[in-house]
Amino acid sequence: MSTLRFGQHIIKATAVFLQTELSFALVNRKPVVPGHVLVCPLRPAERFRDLQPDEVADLFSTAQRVAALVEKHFNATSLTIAIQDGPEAGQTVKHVHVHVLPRRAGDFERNDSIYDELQKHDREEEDEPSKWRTEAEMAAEATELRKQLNST
Ligand code: AMW
Repeated sequence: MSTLRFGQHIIKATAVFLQTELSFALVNRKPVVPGHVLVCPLRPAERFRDLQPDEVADLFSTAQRVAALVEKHFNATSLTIAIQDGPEAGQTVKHVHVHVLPRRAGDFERNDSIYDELQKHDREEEDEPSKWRTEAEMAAEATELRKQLNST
């Protein structure tokens, strides 16, 4: 089975639901909200400033497509789209990635708490394998998203 690199992680094709010329999108092993997915450049560049213009263009047009997909698929009404660019901004995986998070009314008591959650959900002391979703669960979600993409 083919795999893709996401920083130090090897991502199985079953967790990837979209691949373009320069980018890919994968489901999250520890989503902050339902439908929290990641969009990355295929080249494992560490920081946003390291991307070439064609990679930025492909990354953001892919993020736009993925954002529309997950908002609809997870019955959300808004989106939080974020890049934690560098360790002081909360980046743990040294490979640029855009977080796409479907939002709904009342999902957080304080709306911007999502940024606190994003910053801390995968910090080393909180990120135990027992808290990750199973490969089967992730593969099932990716299959659904792939189906949805193929039907539009
Ligand atoms: W960062 O804190 O670097 O902005 O975000 C890393 C994100 O990648 C987190 O949401 C984390 O849950 C997710 N993640 C890390 N490793 C994997 C993996 N192997 N498969 C899927 N998602 C992952």
